[in-house]
Amino acid sequence: MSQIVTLERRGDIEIITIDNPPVNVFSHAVRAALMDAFDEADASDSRAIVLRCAGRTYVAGADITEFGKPPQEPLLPDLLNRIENCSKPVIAALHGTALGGGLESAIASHYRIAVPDARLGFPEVLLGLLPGAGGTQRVPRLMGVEVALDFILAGKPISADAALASGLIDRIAAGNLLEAALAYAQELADNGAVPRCSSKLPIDLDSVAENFFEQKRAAVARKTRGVPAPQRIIDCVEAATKLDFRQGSAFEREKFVELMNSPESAGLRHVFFAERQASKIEGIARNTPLRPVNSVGIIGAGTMGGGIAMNFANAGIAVTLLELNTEALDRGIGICRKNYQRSAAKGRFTPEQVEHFMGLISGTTSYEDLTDVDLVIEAVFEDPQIKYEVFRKLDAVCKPGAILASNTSYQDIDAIAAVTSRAQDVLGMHFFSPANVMKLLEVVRGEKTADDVLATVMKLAKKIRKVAVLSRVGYGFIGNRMLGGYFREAQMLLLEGATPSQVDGAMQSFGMAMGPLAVGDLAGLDIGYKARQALPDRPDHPATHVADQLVEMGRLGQKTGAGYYRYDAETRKRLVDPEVEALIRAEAGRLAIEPRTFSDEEIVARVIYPLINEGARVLEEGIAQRASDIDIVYIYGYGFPAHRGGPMFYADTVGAKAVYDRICEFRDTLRADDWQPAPLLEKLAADNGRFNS
Ligand code: T1G
Repeated sequence: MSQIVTLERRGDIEIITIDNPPVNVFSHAVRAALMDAFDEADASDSRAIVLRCAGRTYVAGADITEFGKPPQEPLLPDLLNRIENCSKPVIAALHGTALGGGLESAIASHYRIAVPDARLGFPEVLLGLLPGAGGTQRVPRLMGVEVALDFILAGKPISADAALASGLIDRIAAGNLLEAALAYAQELADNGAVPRCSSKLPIDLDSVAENFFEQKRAAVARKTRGVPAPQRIIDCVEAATKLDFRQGSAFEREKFVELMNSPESAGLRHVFFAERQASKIEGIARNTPLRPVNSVGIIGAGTMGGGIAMNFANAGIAVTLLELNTEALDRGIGICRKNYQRSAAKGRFTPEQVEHFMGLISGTTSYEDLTDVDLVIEAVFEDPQIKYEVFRKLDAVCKPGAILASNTSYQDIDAIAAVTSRAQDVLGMHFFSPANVMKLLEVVRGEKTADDVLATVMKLAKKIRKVAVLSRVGYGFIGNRMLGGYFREAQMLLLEGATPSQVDGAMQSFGMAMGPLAVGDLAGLDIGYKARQALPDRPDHPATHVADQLVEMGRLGQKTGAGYYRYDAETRKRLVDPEVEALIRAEAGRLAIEPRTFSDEEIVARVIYPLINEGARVLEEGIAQRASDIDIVYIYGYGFPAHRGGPMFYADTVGAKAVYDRICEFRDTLRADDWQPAPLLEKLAADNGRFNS
């Protein structure tokens, strides 16, 4: 027997243990060894079999790294059918997170016992897949059709208690799981219990409402545009109500393979691994000793400072907010309370939790109160001189070893570090607004930032439920730097004849959470305007003319009720404004730009390809460690559709040469200065290479 699967006899009971760290996935080796183990255990004179896992969790699913490669026997559905067809009761003992194919193996077993804090779920839909090892056929028989369908569509794990209540498991183990499972198996054997096969349970159709599946399809379609998996899950569960288990399983297998080969699932699986890869820093060992972070100071209690404070309070870390005066401080703490109350009103927190979190947030106007904090995050106005002054004070009062971070969205971290005596303790922690909501955190590495500081902050990011991506110092780091061309082309398309709603509509159909012009209105057109005015010798670019005129008319966006669109005062609904379209046409006339029509495809290319081109430069310059990091920045920081994998993965899907050729076409027909192809893109095009190798 291989070490990843062991077979041990305890009295009447066979124990089959999977030991495939870190999360016991059903790799090919595990599947093959399990098939042998069950053949041996089934043939012995034992009276029951306990299936369990060593390590931190029961099987967390199929091995996603095997997807997209030629399937290797035994396939998981065949293995699970073998388990279910054992001649004696099989008891699955669950701990940690029994997910996907792991949970399917428990359901193919005959009985199930779990520890109280076990979590059970089907995350397949989050990968653009469906439970492809009998889950869509067995679970409706076990939980009921409607409960099962919602459970699989949600992709979220449930607790052991909820699983017990819904019939997904039979017992919750008190004390040691293995001992409890052995006792349960012995009890079943002594009571003459027989294999109880979920696949043979009848489907309860009476509880299925009239046209339940059509209603579910319509409800799901609204929320999951662009991703086929939810509809296929509904098809499979409906098949379970119409076909026998064998036919239903064949239908499920066909749909699973269809999804596994879909570009959407390929994109989502890329994001799964890219997110985990992003937390790794080339050249820094994963076991680098970390500095403790049990208390945090935040300089500036504005919208960002307040939002940042909430992340730490939510993670149980005490936060001291510092402001210039008590009035600003009270306002800032008031922002936190208001945000919590808004979440509580939506049922996300209880009033007690709100008080607990608020109890972790204190305020001060004195730097002396930050003497002992482990980490300080500066979140003051984006003025370098003000930041330098803050860091000089922090350098003077903070204890040795305290980490000093700036939330700046583009300033030079090395210049900030240089005003302190401890450049090794300084880095950037760039949160995205609203800081208590957006998951992305750009961690900016200064020339002198110490390895343990970086390792500490990357780990801390996970604790405050952020997805951290490492960036080197450079204007706009990764995300904001790439945004320039994205907005420039969206604005140029207006002058060339497209309307704001057409540009935004095309981008939303592509999958962006919000179109670029609507984003401009949301953020405030005055932000870009002020930044442009502040630049000493800003070259005039026609792309900004319309936005400049809108700002000068007082149309700053949502906050003034009008920007590119008009906003209904009551509903804040976005409305097309003929006045803006007339203004655009007038400016285009002044610029002698002949209007023309655009296809959605051309709008997408014009707006997305600058992201890819600048992303190539960010890679060439070593600002980002890897292309997949850039993908994560755009998915978690800018609403790029995860099922397209991020801008660099999308470029690989389109093909580097196709992207390069189109950029050359835009260079030759539009504005050459704006469309110079990045050398890395040119190279990949020539070598038929990929950003994400
Ligand atoms: N396949 C391959 N590798 C996996 C994996 C998986 N399913 N799950 C985790 N890993 C790797 C991960 O990349 C990382 O690697 C390490 O394990 C630790 O993971 C047929 C089709 C279980 C909650 O979607 O949700 O079953 O970076 O950092 O934060 O119907 O991993 O160390 O090299 O995330 O403690 C369905 C996905 C698959 C579960 C643990 N299952 N995994 O979280 O650790 S499809 C999933 C998770 C399927 C069947 C269908 C989490 C976790 P490295 P980690 P964690």
